[in-house]
Amino acid sequence: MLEIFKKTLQKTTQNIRDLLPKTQKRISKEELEEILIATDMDYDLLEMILSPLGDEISRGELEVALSRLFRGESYYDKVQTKITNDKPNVHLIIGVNGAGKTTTIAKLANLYKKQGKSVILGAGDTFRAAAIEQLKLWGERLNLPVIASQIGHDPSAVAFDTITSAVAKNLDIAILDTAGRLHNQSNLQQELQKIMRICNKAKAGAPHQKILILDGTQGTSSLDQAKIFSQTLGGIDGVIITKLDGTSKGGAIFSVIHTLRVPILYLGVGENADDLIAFDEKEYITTILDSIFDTTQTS
Ligand SMILES: Nc1nc2c(ncn2[C@@H]2O[C@H](COP(=O)(O)OP(=O)(O)OP(=O)(O)O)[C@@H](O)[C@H]2O)c(=O)[nH]1
Ligand SMILES: [Mg+2]
Repeated sequence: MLEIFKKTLQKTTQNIRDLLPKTQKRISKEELEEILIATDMDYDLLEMILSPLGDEISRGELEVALSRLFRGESYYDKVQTKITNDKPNVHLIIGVNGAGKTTTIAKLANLYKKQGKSVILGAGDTFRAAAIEQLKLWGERLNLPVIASQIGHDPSAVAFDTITSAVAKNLDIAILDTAGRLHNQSNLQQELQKIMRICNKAKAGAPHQKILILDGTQGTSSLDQAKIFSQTLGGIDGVIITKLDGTSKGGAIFSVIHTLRVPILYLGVGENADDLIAFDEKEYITTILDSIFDTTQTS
């Protein structure tokens, strides 16, 4: 797994190496600041992490400081994934235009299928005909049912039909696509809220997982949108960060967890159905630390 993480974050670690040609035993605060900014870690967060540390920082010190970001109120209180045993478990996938929602739905469905779970998809992006077709195509490729309506139809109706179909067929998971929408369009926010209400009508407790898709190439600039989505939906349950294969902004992951305080579930690392890896905070931190510090020295 660590190898996969290293490969995924290759552009980020290369970016670090370009700034720091030789790994070190201790690093000065100035150098570290420059490196973390280059990976697109948000400046306020950077200050928060670095200010309690001395001028020369060791790997162990930085490791503790970064690990703390993945905790809740206390160091021992990890940010956890919500567990629900409801069937169908309804996932509502949200995020701005082009973030990678539809592709990520295919990846998630593929993963669940491999785990032996039954899955149905709902083409809730009814704004664009191509969006409906895109999901249908993935359904064909993965041999999964897709509930779709016509362009311009109410996406809540698609959500309702998908969930009732999942209930009728006793399926494990229903994944709903939504339109990539601009967060400042209040009518669209209302529409998302309506989808949520209708989900709950179709199945009490749904949607069980509100998953926000963030485009990794956007770095910290996607955080403002993320906050608005979270407010609109009364909180989100998890984040998937896409396109990490093509960006040097891997440090933004720290800012995402720090700002949203929800688990990062997976990382998208390509355009195929298999290009999804489970997020692992330890491996992520190790990958970043290995690119900065001399690995023969551990403290
Ligand atoms: N390299 C790479 N490309 C990705 C990844 N995820 C998605 N893409 C590509 O990004 C583009 C947009 O992905 P979509 O899944 O259509 O995004 P969306 O959020 O559904 O977009 P809209 O429906 O327009 O809102 C497509 O060309 C995808 O193939 C990823 O993890 N890595
Ligand atoms: Mg889409």
